[in-house]
Amino acid sequence: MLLERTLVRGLACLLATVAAVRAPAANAAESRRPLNVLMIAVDDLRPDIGCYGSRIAKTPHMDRLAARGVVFGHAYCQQAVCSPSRTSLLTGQRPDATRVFDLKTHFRTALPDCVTLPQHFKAHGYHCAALSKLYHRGYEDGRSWSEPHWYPNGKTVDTDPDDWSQQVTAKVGNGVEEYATDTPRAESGKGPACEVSSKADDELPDGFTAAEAVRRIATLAKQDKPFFLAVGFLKPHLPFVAPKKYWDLHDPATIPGPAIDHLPEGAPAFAGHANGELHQYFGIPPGNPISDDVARRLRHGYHACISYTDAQIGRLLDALDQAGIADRTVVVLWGDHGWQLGDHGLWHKHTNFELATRAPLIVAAPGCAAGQTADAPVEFVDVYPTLADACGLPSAAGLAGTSLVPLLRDPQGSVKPVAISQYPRGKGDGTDGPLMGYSIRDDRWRFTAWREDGGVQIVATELYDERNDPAETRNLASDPQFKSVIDRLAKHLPPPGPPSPKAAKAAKSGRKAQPATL
Ligand SMILES: [Ca+2]
Repeated sequence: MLLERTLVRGLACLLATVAAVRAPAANAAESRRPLNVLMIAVDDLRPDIGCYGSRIAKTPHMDRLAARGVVFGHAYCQQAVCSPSRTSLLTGQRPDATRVFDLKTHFRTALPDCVTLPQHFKAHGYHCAALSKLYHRGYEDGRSWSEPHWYPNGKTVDTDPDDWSQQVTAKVGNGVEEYATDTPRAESGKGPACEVSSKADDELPDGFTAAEAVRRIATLAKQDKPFFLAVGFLKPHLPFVAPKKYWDLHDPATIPGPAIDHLPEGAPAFAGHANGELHQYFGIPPGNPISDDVARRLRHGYHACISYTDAQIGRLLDALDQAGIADRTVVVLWGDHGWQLGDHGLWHKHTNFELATRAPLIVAAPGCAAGQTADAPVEFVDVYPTLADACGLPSAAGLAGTSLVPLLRDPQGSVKPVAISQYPRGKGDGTDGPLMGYSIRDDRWRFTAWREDGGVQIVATELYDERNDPAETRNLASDPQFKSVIDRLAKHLPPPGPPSPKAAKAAKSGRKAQPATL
């Protein structure tokens, strides 16, 4: 894999050099123009991408983007589930500050006057627009954008200017559906976990979104103000629906299974979960573990969907080239968290393990390094100050993150000692209440402390040596020889804050909170 990764990097550097030679020299007026931003958010994408060293990924377009920018090899989301992670990235605040730990809380409940990342750009003269999923669906934020939030179902969503909690929906055109019309449904209302679609790219939501984004880029490029265009892609989130040609790119027999199919030795049971999200889909047999046949099909579908999304990303990059603005547009691509494909016996996200918290982050910025990988730990809260810094905007006040522009110039550097993720859990064995697991990752170790939610008592700890045990097979926290490692990393634990809404509600009612399975 090392050789392959080296070859990929080498090719990326070569392509970047060719691109730089071919790029026309910018004249003085052009160089003074503000940079545009194209943000590409990919739902549930773990770094199974060629530029991250994957042997089986078919991702030529994300690899093409990597050749133009910096791949952050150790970027971590702040909580491995959609809304908390996206909210954290787009507000520049950790979940402990946004108070968004679930899929049913708007960040303006706790932070009514928060200036979001796109809102900051809007305040500095940018035209800001959102296509498809950026915030979690149903928790949009009208103040963030210059126009209503567009979705591939043919509708837009805005929020009442006087009341952020009131959504204003409008029908603006025809939309597209994901499944075939006669798809069977589970009791949850969800269809099959996998579908080999007979539809063309643009007859599915992500292709439809890419077509809209291509049109927007062509229009925005002609405006006299810079733009911040955010484009969300829904795949590879479940269900794995992609046109047949993307399934045909992958041979399921060559897609490897997990290195470990059960929880790490010595890990607390509540570090895992019961695969609740997957079990909501039609055709997934109840109970665990997931059978080998189903698992093989799911892994095939996940990679097919990555390739489908990758093709849509390529259309956006082509649109920048065709509009002649690639050399004055910062492109940032992120997956909102990692994904477990049966690893540890787990599917989807919702944990503090490496595979759930580590996600792709690629930034291509004019004048910065190209075709290189930054391996120091970074966090999604760093995206907000990075983009503001890269575009010459003043920094917003009170952000939790750090600008990564120094790493865009010198990818071998480091801007922070650790990345911190967190995940709430219900009542654990032997505890008196809901827990908050804080997971601290440096350049070698992952230390997780499960603490009383809103309290100080630590009820369980985990320590994994990511250098020598990257599959996280053994929890080393009880081994005395690693006490100094734990002591050093534990200093990064955040101070106790108020309990999460779920913990507060459980304490008030006296009922046990249930583990999160969303
Ligand atoms: Ca997600």
